[in-house]
Amino acid sequence: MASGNCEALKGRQLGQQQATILEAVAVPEKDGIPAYCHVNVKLNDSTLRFEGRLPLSGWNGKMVALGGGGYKGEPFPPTRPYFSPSIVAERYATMATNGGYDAPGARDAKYFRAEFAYDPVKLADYTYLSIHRTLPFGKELVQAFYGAAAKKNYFEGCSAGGAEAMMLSQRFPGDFDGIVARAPAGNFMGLFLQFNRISKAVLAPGGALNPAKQKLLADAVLAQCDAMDGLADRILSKPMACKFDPATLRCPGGADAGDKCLSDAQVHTVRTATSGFSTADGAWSHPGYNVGAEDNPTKGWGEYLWPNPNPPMSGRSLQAIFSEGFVRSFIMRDPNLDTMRWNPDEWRAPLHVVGTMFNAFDPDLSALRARGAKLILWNGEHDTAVSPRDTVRYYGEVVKKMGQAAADDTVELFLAPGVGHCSGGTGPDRADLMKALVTWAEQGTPPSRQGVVHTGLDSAGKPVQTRPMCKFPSYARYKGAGNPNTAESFACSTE
Ligand SMILES: [Ca+2]
Repeated sequence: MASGNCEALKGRQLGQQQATILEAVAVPEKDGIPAYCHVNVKLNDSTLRFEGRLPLSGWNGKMVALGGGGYKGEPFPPTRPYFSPSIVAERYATMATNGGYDAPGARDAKYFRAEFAYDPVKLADYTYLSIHRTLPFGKELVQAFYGAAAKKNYFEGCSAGGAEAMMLSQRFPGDFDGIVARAPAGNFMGLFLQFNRISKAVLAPGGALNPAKQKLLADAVLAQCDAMDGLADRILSKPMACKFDPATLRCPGGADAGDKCLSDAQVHTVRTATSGFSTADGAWSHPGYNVGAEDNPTKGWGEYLWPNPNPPMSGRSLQAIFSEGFVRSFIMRDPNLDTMRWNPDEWRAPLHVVGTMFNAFDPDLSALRARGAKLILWNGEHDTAVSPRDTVRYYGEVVKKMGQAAADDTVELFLAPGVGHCSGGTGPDRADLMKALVTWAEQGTPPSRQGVVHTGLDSAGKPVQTRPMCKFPSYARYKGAGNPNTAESFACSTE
């Protein structure tokens, strides 16, 4: 569809003088990204803003809103590697918010501090309102530029953006026709309390495993469980079925006796990381993380769980830094609090106040279902930020609440073996979930019947591995013969 004049949008008001188009600049085609009108829209009552990308030609008539990540503070562009490639390639109009406030760059500062949490408007925007509040202006922008409304509106996000996806499906089910939730952190409070709990074990004296011990642990897990999926390929395709006991690696007597065994403190760390917990009142809980990829420094336990000597971690873990920022800024309002000595059970009231703003774990998706909208849940099996076990738990609660048939109308869950947080890892990590979602929403065929595969890319971006993307609880099981790098050699199995 033909577009209007990009630059002419600048200065225009949207809504009833509620938002201003601050910038509108035509960006020429580059590196395979079709030319688009870049638009920056700010709400007049707050620091909430969003950036739009409106294809200058060939618009497909639809819009995708994109979620952010971490503590946000900047709009995430559709070119992030984990977003579905069809969003750019098929020329959707897109919009992405800053989460309610601007804090570009400086990742480490954002991990440590979240001062915006002290401002009630910014806090509400960040925790649950930023997409819902900007969507009407995004729709108006599309109408103004193309002279027509988008035929369909979709959403995709990962991590905190996945939490936004769950939030929208539960609290604002009328906003989108379909939603992709990757690594969805809908259990925000439980996740950060689990980060705090695991950090205490990891950062206790002698609690961390050095790289040699990480490999010892990873090799022992693989020796026990790698072939359970029919193929010893160093990828656990059903890690939740692996019942590994770290005490089998315990040093005689329990004191640290070198790299060939684990001390009692280290056995405790592994048990803590792989076990669930609940606050004493039962209000907040988390099921822990999967075994596997314990020695992967960037996409496995090394990504969020192990201490990292490099800045911004500087000897701590991302779980420690993120949870410290969270507890200090959102719960305790104390920038100097020692979170290693903090006990969540003593702070029931602030946990309730903050947790209920963030919480996106309501298993009742009946409102989404009633209007025929669809939801895809997706999680890497070795994600040490958003646990696949938590996403499995949520899906199980949806099935219990709605019944399997009604759940199948609305939501499908897919796990990606060997994959870390949002993307990356030893397993194939790419899947065009937006394409699968749109096919489901508009043609009625669910993703599990579309033959979707996970694709692994080499460092040059060339596809080198495919595996079937299997609807939970099935997983990709090797048939016993054939090329282990092609999807045809695997079947989705529940055995
Ligand atoms: Ca395997």
